[in-house]
Amino acid sequence: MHSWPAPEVPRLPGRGLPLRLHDTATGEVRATAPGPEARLYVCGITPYDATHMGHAATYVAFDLVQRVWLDAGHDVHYVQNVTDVDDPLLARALETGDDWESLADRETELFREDMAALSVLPPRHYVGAVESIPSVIAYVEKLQAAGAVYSVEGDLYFRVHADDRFGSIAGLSGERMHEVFGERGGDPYRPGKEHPLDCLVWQLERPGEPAWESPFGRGRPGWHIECTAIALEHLQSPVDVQGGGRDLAFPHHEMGASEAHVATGSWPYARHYTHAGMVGLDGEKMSKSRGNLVFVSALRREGHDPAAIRLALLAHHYRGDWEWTAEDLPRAEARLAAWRTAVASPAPPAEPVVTGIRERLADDLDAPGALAVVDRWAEQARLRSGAPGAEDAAAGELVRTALDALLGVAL
Ligand code: 5CA
Ligand code: ZN
Repeated sequence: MHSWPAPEVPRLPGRGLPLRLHDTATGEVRATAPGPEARLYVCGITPYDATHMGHAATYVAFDLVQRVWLDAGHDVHYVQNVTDVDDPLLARALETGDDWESLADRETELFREDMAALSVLPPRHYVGAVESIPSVIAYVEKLQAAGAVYSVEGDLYFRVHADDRFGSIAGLSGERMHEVFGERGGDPYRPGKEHPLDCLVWQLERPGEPAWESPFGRGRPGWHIECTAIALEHLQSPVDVQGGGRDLAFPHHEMGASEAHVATGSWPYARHYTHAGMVGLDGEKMSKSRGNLVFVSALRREGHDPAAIRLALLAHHYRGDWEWTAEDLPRAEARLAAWRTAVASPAPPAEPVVTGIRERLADDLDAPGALAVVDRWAEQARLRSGAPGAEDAAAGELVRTALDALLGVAL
């Protein structure tokens, strides 16, 4: 499937710092240590509704990972999936009388437009679940060969305890895993399962649902194996960072890691599992199923500058949960205006700003800290008087370049 257009990322003088990033599996902020090629897999959307501020915040967070790595001299190999066939998508299509494929195509296209508007750098491989079915089948066969698959009325399940490391990503208690699995697409109570946490890898055709031929009968992929197969097909393991929102730590990333371990025999599947906090509205997680959504496309249609939308997201640290409020956007618009004035004014030296942004982002993507560095510089510029000299103009230009390259904010 095609990705979205890549904006030019300007190069900065000098070299960025190694990125330190939170890892859910160890609970620590640790240095990422990619080779010349840094490998990033971020879970993509299930395209049954438009991009809301929660999605956008998560993709902007991982966009910073890519930008910090690029600045540190890595070639970034970024892969993202699109869950273009799954229960929620089929349910929405049924509800609205839409054709599921047109719904997925339409919403995926809108997502691409939103990402491009927000200056999110595209993945090198943007891969749909449907087009990955041959690869999913191959991975289910590997799991079968390892003796880790059984059937319940023809549906195939992965025995999670075939992996002796199962549970080590999200670190939840057995009781908690059971609860969360049920809330997030799992089926702990299905009769015939060997263990409540075993997860579906191939679901046989249901009446009225799309299905594809496979050696296990006509059907469709389970959710977790979709991402494992896509990641391993396009990236060598270990992946440097497996990313997504906090709601994916369990079961999605836990199951994916176990499936990869059993299928390939190699561990770890990812060196870092990094999770963005949940964005809420009115005290609830923003989610398609709750319907409490603020859409990127709606804000764009209302005429808001995408750079301001992006700045509004960057003002919150990626790791914490936060609430979208009516003040977020005006605050970001005021900040953007102040920065635009500053880069065009007699400006103080820019090198400390570049260093400051680099330091803040390399420290677990402290975007709010990076914005504060720029705010202080813009305030100094405002307080300066006199005509701009040649040096001053160059300082404004360097800050403009740094904002573009590191924060993805083109002034
Ligand atoms: N297709 C799967 C991943 S393979 C999926 O979770 N799709 S999604 O459309 O539901 O979510 C896409 C991404 O946005 C995921 O990383 C998810 O964790 C993140 N996300 C969803 N809701 C929020 C929210 N309210 N705040 C922050 N991130 C969110
Ligand atoms: Zn995923």
